[in-house]
Amino acid sequence: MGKLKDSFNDMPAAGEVRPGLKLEALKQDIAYNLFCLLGKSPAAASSKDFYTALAYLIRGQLESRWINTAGKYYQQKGIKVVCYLSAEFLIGPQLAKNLLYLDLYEPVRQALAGFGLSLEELLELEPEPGLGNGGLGRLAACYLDSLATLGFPAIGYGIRYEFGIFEQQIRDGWQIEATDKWLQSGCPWEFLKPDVAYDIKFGGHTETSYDESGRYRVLWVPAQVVKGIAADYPIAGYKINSANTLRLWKAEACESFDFQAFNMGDYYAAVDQKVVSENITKVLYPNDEPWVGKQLRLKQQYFFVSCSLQDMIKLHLARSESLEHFHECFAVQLNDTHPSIAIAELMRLFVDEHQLGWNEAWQITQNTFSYTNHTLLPEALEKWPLALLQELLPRHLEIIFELNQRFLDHVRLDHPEHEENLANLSLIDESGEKYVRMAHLASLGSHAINGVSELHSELLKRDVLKDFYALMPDKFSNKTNGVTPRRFIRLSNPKLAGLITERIGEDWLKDLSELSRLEDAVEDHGFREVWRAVKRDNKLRLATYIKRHTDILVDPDSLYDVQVKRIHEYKRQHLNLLHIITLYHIIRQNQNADIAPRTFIFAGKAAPSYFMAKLIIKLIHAVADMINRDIRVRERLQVVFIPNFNVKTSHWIYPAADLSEQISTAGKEASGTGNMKFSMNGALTIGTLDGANIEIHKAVGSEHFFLFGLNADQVYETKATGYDPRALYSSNDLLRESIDTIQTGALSHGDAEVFRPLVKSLLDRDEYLVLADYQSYIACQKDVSLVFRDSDNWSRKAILNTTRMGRFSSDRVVKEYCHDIWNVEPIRSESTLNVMDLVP
Ligand code: 26Q
Repeated sequence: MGKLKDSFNDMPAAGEVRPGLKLEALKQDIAYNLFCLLGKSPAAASSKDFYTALAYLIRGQLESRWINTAGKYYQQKGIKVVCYLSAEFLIGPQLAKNLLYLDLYEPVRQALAGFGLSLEELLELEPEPGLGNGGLGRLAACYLDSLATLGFPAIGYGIRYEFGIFEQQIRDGWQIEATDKWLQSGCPWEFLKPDVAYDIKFGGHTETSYDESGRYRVLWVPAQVVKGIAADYPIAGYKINSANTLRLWKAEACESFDFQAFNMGDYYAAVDQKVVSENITKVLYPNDEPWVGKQLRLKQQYFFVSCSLQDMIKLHLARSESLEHFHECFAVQLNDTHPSIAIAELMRLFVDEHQLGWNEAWQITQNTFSYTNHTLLPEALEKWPLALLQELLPRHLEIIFELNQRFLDHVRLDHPEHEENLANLSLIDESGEKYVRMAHLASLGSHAINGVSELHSELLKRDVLKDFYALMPDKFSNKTNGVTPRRFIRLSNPKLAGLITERIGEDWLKDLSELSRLEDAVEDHGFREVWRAVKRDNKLRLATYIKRHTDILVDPDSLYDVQVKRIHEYKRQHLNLLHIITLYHIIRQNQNADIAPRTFIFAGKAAPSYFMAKLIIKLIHAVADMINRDIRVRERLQVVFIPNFNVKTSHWIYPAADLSEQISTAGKEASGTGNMKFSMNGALTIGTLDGANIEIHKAVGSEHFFLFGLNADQVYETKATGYDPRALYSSNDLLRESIDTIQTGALSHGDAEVFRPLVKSLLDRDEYLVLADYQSYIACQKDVSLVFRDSDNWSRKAILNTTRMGRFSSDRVVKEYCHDIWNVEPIRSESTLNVMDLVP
């Protein structure tokens, strides 16, 4: 890779043409990498080899920005760094993004053409690091993108899972899980740093003593020690000369520990130890909510949290800062409660390992942390059994007890009016088996707590954390989620991005509120026509993708009605299905019914252990089978399930949608972020007043949004006053007919058993009020069909959806976090380091 020198030497500022990366130089660099890294000549190299050679070339380009930035941020005193702690980072494919951000997309395309290759084909070969389940992990990635683009010093800390979220295959309509081998051919974006390593203890017991100065000391004697080593990924900002770091931790056996056993002749014990240690970062748990209390999951959480905090302390001391200033140098964000054991761990590091006094350590800890909640579902709240904590983290349990004691004493003494809430405030749930409530630990140990949409933040104060809110109202705020327009418009929808830029220039990519300047264009007939052409093109592109992956040919002139997200009862994919079955019946009864031709598109994974979610996937396929085979309706309706929804597949889907389904039971979806991605790409939403839908509805205007269903208060009322789904079933003919189609086995070759659990849950309880919202949904969908008939009017609404979505950029929300919670300032990096200057 010595050849890369040419490129570095001529590195200009962002946005300028890079003289060092002239076409010929690029081609030579690619050939050089093929030869040096892969031992291949261009003639012998496969497309995958070209991908690798190119990725390493681009990685080299990133590296200089990165070293430059790291030098500045992490070594310079007085610069405050954001540390985003998250068990998941769903960063998506990296090559196209990095080419765009380095301004190299076009030159590289041309260079590859010189080898007779298409860049798009190479991009398809890139495996994506699926290190997350869905919304929460993707949000973390969007925030890293915005932090880097806005020039805020930040490190993302997480786990380098060897196997990310499973690959979803469909067999006979059922979901099958296959392991995700994203590291099989190595990852060019990864820098493994075996020298950045920390020891992580587990189990054992604690011993107390007094040291020579008479100070009470606790010593944790572990039963197991595991080593965490850093795997770093550069996070470039968009056209800015700096790059931040995503640092993921990989577990390895601790050598000294191995050798102990080995030297005693116990070779097999040493081998076991190695396997047990490395298992910690082997695989991502594929459940989003509800929560599962697996021991290995707690080990993962503590492992990455302890590595990260030790890393911060090392950086801090290396900057010759004293620990009393820790909170002035680091703002640590907890992405949900998954990393919340960090509160006890930082206390342990301060008190036990760095000899700070308890009160001082606690002050610094509270000033360091802030906590984002992502769910209100009671079954999704993390709580760890005391017995498990005692076994794995005995010292942390002591610290939690001590914190709890002091907290409850403080309430009794200073807030006697809250005395009756002590059991609700306690860090320990003592109602049955005893648990530590991680949301309480996170709330107590943080100076700021936020929800992820206006409604969610309100419900947090009213419900899950109401006693904390009563006691410490100033800690609470709302930070409505956002998504990066660089990935979710520019990269995934280049034609739309081109159209926007042609009209208003390209500033919108760094300031999405600029999109409002496009609003005038809505009156321009020509613009609306081009807009439609772009959408048509994206729909055709998706049709091609669908044909390739499902063998179903869909009609690009039909209305694309899309629901893509994790499969959950609260997200109500089955409400969507009831509508489809209803339309089917209507058309069967009246061939001339006035229904705009529609293609219903679903995608999403079900947690492998979530039976009902898997059954919903089967039902989607059963409905698809029935409809797609029926010549009497297939000109009007089509249903497809796109397998293995992930960041990559999402790029084909969002830009092609006409209608975005955001139909969760009000009060259940914390925010949603897919809703934003659709709307930005000019889809209209059919949705409930839930999560960020409410704010999108307000932003785009009620005339341009299809609203239906009960609101959160009405949902609460309906349940409180005795809800009877069977009465609705009996009284509504269309509804009964649709449910009967499922329950009589018409969809399952006469087998009435398959879907019985689903039908039973709808008729007996209907926890998520599917039947309660059915009629309103059907009526609203009818309106959709009518509006879609007037394509020019539809495109007006679509355009206004895009132009009014400026607020939902992750740049906006990251600035809010920086200003309101983290108290950090951006740094401008004027020059790019020339690595060759480092050569003595
Ligand atoms: C917890 C314990 C054990 C195993 C797994 C988990 C786990 C993992 C992932 C629990 C939850 C998650 C993910 C939750 C999630 O993605 N929540 C979504 O967060 C988005 C970003 O704020 C919101 O937009 C969505 O509304 C919310 O559902």
